[in-house]
Amino acid sequence: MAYNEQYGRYVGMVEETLQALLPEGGAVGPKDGEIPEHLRASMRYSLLAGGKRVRPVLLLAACEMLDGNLEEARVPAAALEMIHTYSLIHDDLPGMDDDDYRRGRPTNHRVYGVGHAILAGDGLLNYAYECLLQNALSYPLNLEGHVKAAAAMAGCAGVRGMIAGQSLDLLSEHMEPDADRLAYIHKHKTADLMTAPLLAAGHIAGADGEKMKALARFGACVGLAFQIDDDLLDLEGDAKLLGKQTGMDAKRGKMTWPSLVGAEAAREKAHALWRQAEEALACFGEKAWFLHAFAVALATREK
Ligand code: GRG
Repeated sequence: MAYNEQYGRYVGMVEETLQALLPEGGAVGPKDGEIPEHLRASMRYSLLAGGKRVRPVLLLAACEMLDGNLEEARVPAAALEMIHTYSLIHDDLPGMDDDDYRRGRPTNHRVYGVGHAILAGDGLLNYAYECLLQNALSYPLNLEGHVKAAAAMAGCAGVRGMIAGQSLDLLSEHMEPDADRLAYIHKHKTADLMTAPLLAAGHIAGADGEKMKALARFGACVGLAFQIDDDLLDLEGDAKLLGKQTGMDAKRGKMTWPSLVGAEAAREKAHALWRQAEEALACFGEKAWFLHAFAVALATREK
């Protein structure tokens, strides 16, 4: 199967699962046991706005590469996209980056107000773990694999992972660029949530220690390269294609690789990381064809 076709197949599974977990509707007035309509609408607004679905695709692809059961991985993949979407909604809030556009449309708080944008993010985060745990219970023969996957995802998204990176990112605005600090921010703010799907897939599919290490290395390199490219796109990319405003990092005084070493050196660093990502796949042989193609596609992305 060709790469684009396979990517489309994985995205189809993700969209179908997200729609099934959070369908339209909801109680108009107060009704026990249902998600209130307005809360549901604000959650769906951002979740179903058509992101690239990079993280859930990584989870499904890694699971399939490891001969895991793809059906078991559907809900964890969708849950990870919920966690990612919550982080984008909160990142766009006035108290953080105060952005007006995301995924080609007005940000959540511009449509639903700040209060409901906070709740939509909180809702997606909590619902992600509810779905993960319910899914784990429905696979009693692989309960340990699913609990380990959920724990890995929580660790990567949590207070030593993505939230820690975001905290340092906020605190570093308008500071002199510093390589160690920037490396920490990128590792946690971005790369941890790229490592999460690979670790989760490894646990669900029962990968051995050597393969877990390779998966973690691939995720870390992809995440770091992805973030440098994101910084370069903010500097040089097309806002229409990106579906969000550009030039915002400089405006906010964000610490980025281009601000630290210049655009050309940042591009070289990203290339080196993409190469390292591909090298990390060696132990999977030909089975890693999709992840190789994925790295190539992301390395040349325009959005
Ligand atoms: C609020 C706890 C908390 C964390 C926010 C995700 C994030 C951390 C900040 C968003 C800003 C940013 C540049 C993050 C780096 C990761 C990144 C490039 C996110 C955008 O991910 P894509 O490109 O977006 O996969 P789509 O819309 O395609 O899903």
